Amino acid sequence: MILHDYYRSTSAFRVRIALNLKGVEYETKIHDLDQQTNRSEDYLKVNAFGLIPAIEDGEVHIAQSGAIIEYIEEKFSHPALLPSDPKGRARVRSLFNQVACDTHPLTTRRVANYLQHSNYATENDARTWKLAWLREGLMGMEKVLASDFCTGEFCHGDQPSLADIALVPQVYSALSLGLQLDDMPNVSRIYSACLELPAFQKAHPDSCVSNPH
Ligand SMILES: N[C@@H](CCC(=O)N[C@@H](CS)C(=O)NCC(=O)O)C(=O)O
Repeated sequence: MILHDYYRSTSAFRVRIALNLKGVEYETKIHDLDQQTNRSEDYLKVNAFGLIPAIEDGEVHIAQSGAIIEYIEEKFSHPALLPSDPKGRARVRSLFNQVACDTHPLTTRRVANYLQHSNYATENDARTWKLAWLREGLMGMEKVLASDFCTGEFCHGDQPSLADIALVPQVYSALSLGLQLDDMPNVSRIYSACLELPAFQKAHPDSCVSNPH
């Protein structure tokens, strides 16, 4: 399996965690988003949208971290990244989508670049914009995690799931921008618990070969 990857991609971070949790061996092809190599003709044949991540598994090309992770989940059943009951699966997918669909897209470099290049915002305005959406998204996660007895050591029970796979990269990105998590005890606790696990550590941007440090 080949992962089209970049250390600064929050969505690729999710896929790296899933592959590591499943113990799947994979190759990486690095696309430097600053150099826009993700817009090369060759990569557009893999993912017509030019976004990272995508995977190639033989003839199969898949874009979108959620679809990629569900593919990995179906292909490699152990350890399960989704609960065994429909209600639990719906809760975990809902938490994943809170981050992947309703928080992350508002904070991407495409959005910030557009705001800045169109003179709608300065660099500082764009940072303020990102922090506002990150805070709103993660506060929402905090409320759900705090109020539901399904929350355990991790977002759902005591095993990492798709929900943690979405949460950790988003928290990492928020902390990198300077967001304070003092009023998000569940988010902070689960973030720390995940980072104790080798699968999350190995997927971390600091461990990526593409990271110049
Ligand atoms: N919903 C997509 C998001 C993909 C995405 O926005 N990727 C970003 C990096 S995290 C990207 O490739 N940005 C490059 C660009 O906008 O040119 C997913 O979950 O895979």
